[in-house]
Amino acid sequence: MWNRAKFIFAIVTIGLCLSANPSLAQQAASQVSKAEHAHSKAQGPWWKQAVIYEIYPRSFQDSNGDGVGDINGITSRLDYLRDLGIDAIWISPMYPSPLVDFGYDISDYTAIDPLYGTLADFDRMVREAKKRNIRVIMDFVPNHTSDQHPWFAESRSSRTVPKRDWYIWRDGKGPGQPPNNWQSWFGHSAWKFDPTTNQYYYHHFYTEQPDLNWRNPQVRKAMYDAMRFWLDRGVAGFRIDAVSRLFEDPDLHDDPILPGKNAYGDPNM
Ligand SMILES: [Ca+2]
Repeated sequence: MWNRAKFIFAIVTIGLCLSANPSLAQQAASQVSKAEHAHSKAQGPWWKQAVIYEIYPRSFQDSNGDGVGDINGITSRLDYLRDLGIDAIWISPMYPSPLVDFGYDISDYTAIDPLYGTLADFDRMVREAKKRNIRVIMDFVPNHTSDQHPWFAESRSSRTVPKRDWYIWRDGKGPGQPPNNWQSWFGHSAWKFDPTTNQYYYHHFYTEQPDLNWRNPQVRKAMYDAMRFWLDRGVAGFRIDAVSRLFEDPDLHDDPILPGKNAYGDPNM
């Protein structure tokens, strides 16, 4: 019994020493991290073995006292993140956004929302992260834009503009009847009637998040260009949002209806 207590005390003491002496703790963490990096090199792509830490920028760390987390706040915590032994940070969307869906409604794919800082702040964060062997992963939202994106503003303006086909526009089945029975993730019809051109547009999520038409090669090029913009700034990759929603059935078959109703009062499908 006494031996067991002594053994536990020894472990606690070592633990206290490690936490009381940051340089020792950092050394230990860095040795572990080096071993992990060597291991991951032998195992293939880095991300298969990496420890990735998700950062929600609004709440992670405020640097200028406005009560909203920001990029400089993340940069100020990079030593802490390194000491955790992580390999990469994945940051939730920081693009300009009307914030209907907390940043998952993007109105510009190649800019930073002023709420979070500037592109210069972003570049400095990536540079400082690299010094600490931390990769930066962007959140990317390719399925839909914000309805405030200039692409959608053009698309909804007329049936004949070049960007009309960048989104999914269809005639209704009849007056007041959407093209089919598809439901939005957030309840009710996934189609919104737009009186400007008397057609419906498809939105899998909120009505303010019109789906892009990924069958249009110009859409794909625009999105790949946006990803290159960030890769050129040194990001290591992307976490891709709602990737299973990129393409819809071009024939718009109705979804089969199941018994009962869902939380929104719509039929189960
Ligand atoms: Ca889609």
